Amino acid sequence: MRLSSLFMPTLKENPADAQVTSHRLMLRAGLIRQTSAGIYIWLPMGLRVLRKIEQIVREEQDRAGAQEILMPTIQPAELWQESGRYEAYGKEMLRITDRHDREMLYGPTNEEMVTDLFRSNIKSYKDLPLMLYHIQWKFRDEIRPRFGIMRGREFLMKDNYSFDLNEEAGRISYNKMYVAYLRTFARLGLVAIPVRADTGAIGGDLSHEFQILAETGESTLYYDKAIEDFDLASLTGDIDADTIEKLQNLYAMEEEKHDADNCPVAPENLRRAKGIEVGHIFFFGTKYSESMNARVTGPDGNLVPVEMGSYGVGVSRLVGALIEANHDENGIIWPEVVAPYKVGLINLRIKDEACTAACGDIYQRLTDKSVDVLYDDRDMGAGGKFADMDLSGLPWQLIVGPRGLKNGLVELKNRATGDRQELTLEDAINMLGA
Ligand code: 5CA
Repeated sequence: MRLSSLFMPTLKENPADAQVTSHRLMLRAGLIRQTSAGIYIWLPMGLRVLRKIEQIVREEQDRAGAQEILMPTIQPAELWQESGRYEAYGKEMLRITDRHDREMLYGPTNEEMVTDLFRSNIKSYKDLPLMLYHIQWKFRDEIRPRFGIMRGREFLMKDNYSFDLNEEAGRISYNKMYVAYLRTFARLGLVAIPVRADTGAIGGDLSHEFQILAETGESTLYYDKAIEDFDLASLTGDIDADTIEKLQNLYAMEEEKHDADNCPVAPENLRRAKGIEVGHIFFFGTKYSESMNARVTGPDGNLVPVEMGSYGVGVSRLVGALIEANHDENGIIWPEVVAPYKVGLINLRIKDEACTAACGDIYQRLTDKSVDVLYDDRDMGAGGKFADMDLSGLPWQLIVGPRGLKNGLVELKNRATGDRQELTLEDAINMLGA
């Protein structure tokens, strides 16, 4: 992509209404624009990141044996009246009336709809276990939308729902998701602390929140440092139930519930940090299957309500959370796996024929190797180009200027470390294309 034609409206000044770093940087780097409180347009640079995160989340869901579907955003009120949540959800639910005066709603979550899908199609334990997920926009009319897309009203969520014959099998599904979450966040380069949580509006008796560590997090956590040290590699291959249980039993608690006098962790191993909730998983047994009559025949021929869990990841919130965890005073520092482009190619002198020919060549050859390159081909000063490239956070900057080029050299800068090296054009292409 050529920067001269990319729709990337950047801002020089910090927007006054943005309180946290990620919100400021997302506006300044031209990732999003607000249309109403808590509702945003995703611009090209933001959307590319959102899609990459979504894909990593999807791959780990698929790996855990879940199947992707796509349920609608608009739901009929009847399903929620059946479960009893239509009234209980209160003002957070956006209610809509269609032209036939039917009550509809913009889904804040999908337990009811997926339970309805299940009961109309699955009758026997032989079709279990089953995990269905989708990645779909949700609406919650938050009283105080804030921090940009981190607490929006419209937001993208991955929600998965598990169906099992009995509690024991249900807990196996829960643990599969628990591991899938650890893998997902590790792939994103984030340290995620699983914290035992209340089940709130979703209901149930077993729940974990996944909090990633960031100074601007909304909650304060106390946790055993062994969680950070935990070696994810031990979770590859088959899932070992004992390992998961050991990990789930390590101490992690929100500040409000942390009791310093009775804390089981030795002071030298106890960590205190701020966290951002990026995922939440629940095992709630038969809460919805009883009220909505979702039953299967067991091996003994008896009808039993199916055991369920639900598992959410805040996909759009993760964009903000990743920025909170990866930035400096000059802008965003994207981990390579989610970066909108891997390389920012900076042409320092567009009017210099040799520079422009070299950049054209590099751009073509890297593109041929399937490397995503953003080519700054604008006719403007170097200072502005460097500032914009630092702000956008692309992992590698390849800088081409007339002086170096005379000796066949270009400069490669690593955005995260600031390290610079001079190398030949060939070496640069080989390195970035590897
Ligand atoms: N049905 C369950 C799990 S599928 C559920 O809705 N869980 S939740 O309410 O905890 O939401 C799941 C995740 O969505 C949260 O962990 C959070 O990362 C994200 N999320 C929730 N509310 C918002 C919001 N207003 N803005 C952005 N992300 C949100």
